[in-house]
Amino acid sequence: MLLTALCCLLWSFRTSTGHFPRACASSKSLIEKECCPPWRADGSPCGQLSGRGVCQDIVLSNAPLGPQFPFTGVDDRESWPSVFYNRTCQCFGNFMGFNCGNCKFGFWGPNCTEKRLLVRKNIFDLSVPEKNKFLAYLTLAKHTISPDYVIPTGTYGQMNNGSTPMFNDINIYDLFVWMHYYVSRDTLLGGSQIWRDIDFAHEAPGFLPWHRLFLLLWEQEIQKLTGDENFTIPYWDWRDAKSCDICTDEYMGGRNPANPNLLSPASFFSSWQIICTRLEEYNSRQALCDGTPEGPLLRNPGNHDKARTPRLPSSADVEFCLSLTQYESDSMDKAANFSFRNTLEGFASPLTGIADASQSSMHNALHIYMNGTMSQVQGSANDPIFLLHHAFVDRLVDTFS
Ligand code: KOJ
Ligand code: ZN
Repeated sequence: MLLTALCCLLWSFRTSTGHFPRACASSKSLIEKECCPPWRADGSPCGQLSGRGVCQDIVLSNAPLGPQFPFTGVDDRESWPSVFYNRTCQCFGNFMGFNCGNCKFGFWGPNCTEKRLLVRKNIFDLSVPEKNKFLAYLTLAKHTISPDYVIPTGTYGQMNNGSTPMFNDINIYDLFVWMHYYVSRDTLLGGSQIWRDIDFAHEAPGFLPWHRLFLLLWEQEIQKLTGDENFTIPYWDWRDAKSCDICTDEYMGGRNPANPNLLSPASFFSSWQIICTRLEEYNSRQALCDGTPEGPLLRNPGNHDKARTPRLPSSADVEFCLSLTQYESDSMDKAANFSFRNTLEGFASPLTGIADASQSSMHNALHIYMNGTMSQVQGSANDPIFLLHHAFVDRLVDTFS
């Protein structure tokens, strides 16, 4: 799979992203447990004839499982992607991707040897045409079915161990919404049993690298979709913000005068439909989100739980996070003290570095502040503010490391 070579460990699992190459969604591929699609230009699996990569057995980490997930063999995301595939493309040099058809991030050209640096900009430093181009790319992604990927609409068990594939088409924007849902979704244990205390991308060391990879893949998909090799996600610098200053119709959408939970009809995103938000309904059916539209984007910035999130992060909060010297510490989860990751994620106080379960600070504060689709982990990437927010979080990671 696309990410096996780039895995970051979270609770001793490989990271799971859950998007499947269309070419590997057949019963043949699933029964053989092999996902080595041909590279288009030479027709050979993994571009082998051109020396781009080879089809190889996956190598799994044998690190012990963490204590947070007291099961084995119940969740398709364990030892990703081995439940579905145990042979995938291993790409050489600067090649990457499910068929070694892409270049590693930052490399370009026919042989992926040309190195180029792209810079993410503050959204308020974009010219009006640049900003409008970004909004147009979002719209295009939302209206274009992914040519390369599909989403599974059932578990491996529900697919009868691969003999009855269950996959849906999905548009390129929603593919990423779905990935964020899938990595953080609950475990379906069968019957009416659900395990909720599981998340492969939050509340643990993998939070920052997982979201970094998510943004890089998002940029790469948009670059491929638009042919704009220079595209980068702009960031929203929310330090000391007194309100959601990007929540205007020129940018990410103003408030609907008739309903404070909705976007203004004049905004770019008022007609967008969200997916993957009806978690209790999926759980009660022991089902996965299948990408069906579930209604409009909800956002009501500032009308959030003030006891949990009294204020947005200040410059001093950011300085404090960056002054921490340990990336991760002690329990390596949301109870960790003096951890850069846990403080930036927002489970520890940005004044003291001590974990505080009653407060949502830093990164979490922005999610809570939006008081709508952004505030629930599994569906939060439906709101394009997610991208701008995480691009700024990623910038802080860059400053730390
Ligand atoms: C949504 C998220 C997240 C955190 C919260 C709130 O995606 O990471 O909401 O804590
Ligand atoms: Zn997230």
